[in-house]
Amino acid sequence: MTTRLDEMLGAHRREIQHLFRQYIGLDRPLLLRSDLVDAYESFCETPAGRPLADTPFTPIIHAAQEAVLFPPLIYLSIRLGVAGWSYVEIHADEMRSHEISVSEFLRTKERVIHGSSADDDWVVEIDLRPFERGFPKMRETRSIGRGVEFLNRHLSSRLFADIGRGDQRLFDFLKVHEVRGKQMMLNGQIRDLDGLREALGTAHDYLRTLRPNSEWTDVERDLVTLGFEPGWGRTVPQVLETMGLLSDILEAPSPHILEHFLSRIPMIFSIAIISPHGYFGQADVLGKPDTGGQVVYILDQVRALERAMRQSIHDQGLDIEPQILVLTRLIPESEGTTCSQRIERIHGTEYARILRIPFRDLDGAVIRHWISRFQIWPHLERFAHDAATEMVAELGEPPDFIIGNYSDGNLVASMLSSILGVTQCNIAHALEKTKYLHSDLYWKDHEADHHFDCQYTADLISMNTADFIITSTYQEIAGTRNSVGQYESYRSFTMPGLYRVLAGIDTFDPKFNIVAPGADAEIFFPYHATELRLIELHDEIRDMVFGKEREDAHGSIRDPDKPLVFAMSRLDRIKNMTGLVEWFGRSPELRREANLFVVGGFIDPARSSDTDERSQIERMHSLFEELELDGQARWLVMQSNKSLVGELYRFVADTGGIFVQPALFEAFGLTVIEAMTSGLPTFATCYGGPLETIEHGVSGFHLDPNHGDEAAARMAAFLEECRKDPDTWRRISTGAIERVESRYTWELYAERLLALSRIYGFWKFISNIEREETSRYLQMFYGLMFRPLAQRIDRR
Ligand code: UDP
Ligand code: LCN
Repeated sequence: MTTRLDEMLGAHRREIQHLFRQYIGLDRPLLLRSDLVDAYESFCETPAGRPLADTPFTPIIHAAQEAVLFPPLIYLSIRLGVAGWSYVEIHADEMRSHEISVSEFLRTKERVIHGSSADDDWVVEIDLRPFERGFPKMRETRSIGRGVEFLNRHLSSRLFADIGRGDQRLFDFLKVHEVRGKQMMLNGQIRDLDGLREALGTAHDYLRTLRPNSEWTDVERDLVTLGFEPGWGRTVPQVLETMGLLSDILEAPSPHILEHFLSRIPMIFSIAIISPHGYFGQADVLGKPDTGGQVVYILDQVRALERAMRQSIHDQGLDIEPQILVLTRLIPESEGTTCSQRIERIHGTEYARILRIPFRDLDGAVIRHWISRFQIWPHLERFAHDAATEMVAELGEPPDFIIGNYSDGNLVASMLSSILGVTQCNIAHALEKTKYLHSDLYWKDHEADHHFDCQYTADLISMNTADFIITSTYQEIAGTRNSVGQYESYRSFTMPGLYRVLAGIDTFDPKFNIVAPGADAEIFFPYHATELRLIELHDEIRDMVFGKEREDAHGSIRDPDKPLVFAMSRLDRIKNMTGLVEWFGRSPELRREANLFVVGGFIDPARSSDTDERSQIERMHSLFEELELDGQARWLVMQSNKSLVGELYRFVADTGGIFVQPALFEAFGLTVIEAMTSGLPTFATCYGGPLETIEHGVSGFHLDPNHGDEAAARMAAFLEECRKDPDTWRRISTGAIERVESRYTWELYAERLLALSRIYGFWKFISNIEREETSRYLQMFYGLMFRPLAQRIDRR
């Protein structure tokens, strides 16, 4: 890298020096990729810069993510491709460069904040690499997010071939495998591996003589005498197949067969899902502060997991009812929701329930009001301990598997997993770090409102303690060629005055797996599924969209024959709903082609308890007024009736409309797949998950929220084309439906997640995958860093 750079500095000395002077002339110590690229491209259009245009210097500038400027020195962080980084120092007068370490680069960034005195300060450096020396890591960027495949390949060859002890470990695992105090799979009749091989052979010969419709119960007595216990299958063909897989492994193990066999072992009967913040309930919660897609995701996930668990337990020949508990916070002042109830059954399931545990103040008194997710850090330790006790009391024993959600839930999951010794899976939903520019570097400026110091410390701890992590997209882990992944942003960063992270998370770690969520198929289905449509809601919906001004709506639509441009989300600054209103208002073309219909927040700012939301509400009102939107735009308060929301998407499709997701950044975006599965052509942000969910021009379109005028022009052009040729609308609509059906379903999700939980659970048992040393280091990090930071936050 530096060689190529040096060659360029030599070959185009004059032009590059000129460019560097322009960078320095911007008079900012820290430049972003967009600053560097924009200035470079304009420069290349001038006579002085033209010779640089098609040189290898162009990809270098495009790969630069940040520049720190202390003239004549310029420091660049360069991302050479997905997840590959290097750092250089360039002397802009002498025009020479040399590679520097990540620590040096971060130290230079700190000088932007502290001035040169930072060099004298002793700073804690977090580096998790030394703990991972003996641990397998992937090398190929295309393997990222497919950790389990790699792990199976690596560990099966290591355990079974090189060391030759894998079959013994597998035997030990099966021998001690108990469920609810009852022995599964093997009993004491089989004493060793040779005995197991022999018993498998005898069982096979015996089972092959039976009728295929025979069941385990018909053969149980004979098989128990041979040394087998329940868990092999319900029917004789299933038992034969599972035994066949084990015989194959003992003879010649392959990763595929191993994965297949492990996926069939009865291991997961109870799951705890942790989601402390926000209002977690089944009705009237969506759109409340901190309450959005995560709640929808978890409730759908629970239903899908219960269905899949019941099916697999049935196939394993067992009669055990699976238990799923969602652990959340109990809020006595629950704003008309059920969040003040300790326990609540989850609709659409047999046994799953929500268990709510309150936060307490230092004297142990229950805290009654809602607390923002940015302020809850001092409560989590106590919450985790109370949760451990109550959860075990509720389930009768520890769960088999724990799933954390978002930074707070993942931290609690880490504590619970360590207290109870249970396999832990993390789901980030949205990591805040990539949402707020330089929120690590300028963490002190965010301290009063956001406490990112606590959040990022919690993230580092839980990412590194989790047995595995699932993400909704690839780019959530490792970004794209042009953008940094959410997890990748934890690779190295600095929070000046606190600590410096040299190696925090490695995107090549085999703990990452992509398992994408879906949309509830009973609620969200294509507009053309006429027999399923909720026609009875249409009068109500028509009034919501086209009716007169009312308390829960602002603005009106004069010409109901035009298509609707529809958007729905929480009224959060990042969601950028006001951005969309402004693009619409300022685009005569779009105003000519369509009406705007936005859903979110409250109309009356006084009703909101969230500062961010209040300011968005006020901005919305002023845009409606300033851009004279009345007659062409309607804004409706957030909607919490799911069936109605489902029909709303389809109603918009009936008008030949489109859905827009204009966020500045969207981690995944459930609304995007809800809209797509309803058959709505969708225009969604290119920053975050939608970049992967939608294939541009086939199943929807990407938009750049930083170029709203372009986005509006593209929507207007699309709607104009659809007006002239309705096939255009139908083509994208069909593309969207097909995309969701093939990739984003809860059935696929549940099957995969359960398989992962068994496989990582098995590896946790037989190898030292839990990384004892790392967890000791992280405990110290928790005690010495996280706790004091959290204790500084007011517990009220
Ligand atoms: N939602 C809703 N009513 C509203 C706003 C949103 O029902 O007024 C639902 C929406 O259908 C989706 C979820 O809330 O299921 C939002 O999830 P998404 O992933 O899009 O965003 P998040 O709020 O999690 O950031
Ligand atoms: C949180 C978000 O911000 C969304 O992008 C996701 O879709 C949602 O959680 C569910 O994972």
